[in-house]
Amino acid sequence: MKHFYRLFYITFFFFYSVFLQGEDGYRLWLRYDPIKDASIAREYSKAISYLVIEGQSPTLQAIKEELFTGLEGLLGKKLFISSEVRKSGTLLIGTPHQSKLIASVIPPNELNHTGDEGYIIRRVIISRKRCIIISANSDIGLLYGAFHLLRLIQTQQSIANVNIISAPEIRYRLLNHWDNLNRTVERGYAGFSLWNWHLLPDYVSPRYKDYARANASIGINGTVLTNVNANALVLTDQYLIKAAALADVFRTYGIKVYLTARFSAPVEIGGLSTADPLNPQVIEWWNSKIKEIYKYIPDFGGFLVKANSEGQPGPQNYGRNHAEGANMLARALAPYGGIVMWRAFVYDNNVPEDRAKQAYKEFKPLDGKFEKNVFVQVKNGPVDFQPREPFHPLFGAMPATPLMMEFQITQEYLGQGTHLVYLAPLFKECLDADTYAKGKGSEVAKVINGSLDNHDLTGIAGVSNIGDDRNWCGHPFAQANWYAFGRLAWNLSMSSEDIAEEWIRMTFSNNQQFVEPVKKMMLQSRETAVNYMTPLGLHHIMAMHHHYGPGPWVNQGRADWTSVYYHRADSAGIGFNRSTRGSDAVSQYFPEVKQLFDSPETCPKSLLLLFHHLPWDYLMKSGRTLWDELCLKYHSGVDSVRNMQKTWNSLKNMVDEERFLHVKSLLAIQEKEAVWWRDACILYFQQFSRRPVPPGVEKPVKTLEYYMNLRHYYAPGI
Ligand code: GCV
Repeated sequence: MKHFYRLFYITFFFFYSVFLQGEDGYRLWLRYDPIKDASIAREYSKAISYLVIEGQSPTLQAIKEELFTGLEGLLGKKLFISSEVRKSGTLLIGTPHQSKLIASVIPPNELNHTGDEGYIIRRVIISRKRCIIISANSDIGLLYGAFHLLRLIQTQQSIANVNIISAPEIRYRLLNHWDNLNRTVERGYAGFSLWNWHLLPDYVSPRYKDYARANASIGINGTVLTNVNANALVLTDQYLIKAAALADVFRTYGIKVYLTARFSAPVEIGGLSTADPLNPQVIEWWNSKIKEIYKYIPDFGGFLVKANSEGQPGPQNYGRNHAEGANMLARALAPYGGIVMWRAFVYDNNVPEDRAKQAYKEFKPLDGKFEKNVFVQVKNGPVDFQPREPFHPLFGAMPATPLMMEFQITQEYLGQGTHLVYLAPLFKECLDADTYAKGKGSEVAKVINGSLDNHDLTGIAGVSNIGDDRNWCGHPFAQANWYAFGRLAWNLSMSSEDIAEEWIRMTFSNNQQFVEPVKKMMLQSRETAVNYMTPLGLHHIMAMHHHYGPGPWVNQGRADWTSVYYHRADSAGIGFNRSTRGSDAVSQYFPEVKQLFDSPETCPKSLLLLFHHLPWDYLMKSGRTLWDELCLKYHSGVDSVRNMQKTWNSLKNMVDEERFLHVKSLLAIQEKEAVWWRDACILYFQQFSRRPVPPGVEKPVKTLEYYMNLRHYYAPGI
């Protein structure tokens, strides 16, 4: 009988996944196809055959559903629900409050370490029966534990003596969608917005639940639905009822909804003549608006605000500062437990001498001036989500203010929808950087997890790369960046390598001959992109507006939107002098870091031209001139993409045809675009260097004029 069931399930899931669903990437990493190796499947089957879930709630129901789909799919056998532990092989799930049995096997002090969202997964013996328990202080903790158990089985880890205690390092783990109400997505490369505002609330797409499952599986617990370039309309009842419908779906999965607040909303939709944050009528307007929001969404998370930046309105329009603006909203949200995430990515209409310095200059003096429920949300670097930047100097510099990290998961400056670039190494580079705020060992991660300055309010945000493309993220490998963001948000010290390995195993295959080369390819991919786009510290030399492809020649318009402002190439050399002899941006860092960046001799080679303007013949540590090194870096980027192509092609027989061909085509585009980047940049900079392209670098086939005349009218994301 047992064999019959296994055969039945394997056949069912095979047909379901291959013929009905196809390998279109919709299932993300939550793929529950039968484990092919029968002996491995048998081991898990022995450990789990019966499910006892104590208590009742929508979240417990969701756990049951996920475990049934997951375990029956993976193990290829039927799972039985039971009301009590009768046999060995029982998976017992519950909080100690709901289950006396759980309370009797988990010492109460152990759950003190797991907080509201953590969990314990443990092999135990109950009345001489071998069981696995998942326990937590809340149903959401149980859900996270259930996803962890499924992950262990998906990645074929042993659960024979499983004993895991896990709790999130960061309290607010949020996606930021830059989705507009007309369903376009700013810097989105995966189709239109998932949120079908037109049909909500009457049609609630099943995708919303799958979105919530995916997020819960990696521990994301909040989502900002709308673009930071905000539309006040989302705060009207017409839209709040729609946002509430989404919140109703997400709640079961522990995900709170947040909105972006347009600072001028009291004027635009409230009929007031001012949005001055100190004006009593304005204060009253926000108070009643927030009261209204909580009527629709009782667990509303709060607001994300972009103010006085890139034309967005803000308190400075009324002579007030960022703290005055943020605090006004924070006071109105506080009674309901809501928070304000006030962005530090600011720049006004006056072009500064160095834009990289502006956020620090405006925010550092405000340290300690914010209400307790305000985060200052800081991008990882001081420029703007570049392929490589140093960590933002505000990290460590505002000890009295909780800082929320903002990473960009969508690849605005990293190949957009067509390049395979695994971003965990970029995230880690920033998190692991030492600010020296309190001496050696003051890494950015410690600022973010609150340990450096004793903050309880801790947060991390990722600008989402999700759209309505069938596979959610456009590029099949872009899913790994969503995954990596969530996993890191839970545990900042996870390695890029471990995250990649998990993702590959869950998304593609457990075959080591597939896992190893793909992992290697992913781990190198960010450096590869840096090399063919912006090596040696170059930055912001992308094409105008859409940022698709190279544009080092861009010199029109607002100075700090041009490329020439950032690379400063001339006959004398190249690079932005931010040393103490230049814009002095280095002085925004703590002395140890300042000293490191201040001299070209000690500055990391990878950031050289971000901090220094150096002669073309500057002698690099390699013994090559700067010019030759630059050209060789560009070329090595192209070479690495070609190696990625070779790797992928060699794996043809280990991947389904649909995803194999999809990735193969995208890698071909990436190769073409890497050549475009390399040749356009080398030809452009060569005008100033007046030096030949060194041996070992392919000579550009096209002319600089050709590249400068390329136009992309409908590039996505704008
Ligand atoms: C949402 C960059 C992007 C803008 C984005 C802005 C921001 O400038 O190009 O599209 O606007 O960052 O983060 O606010």
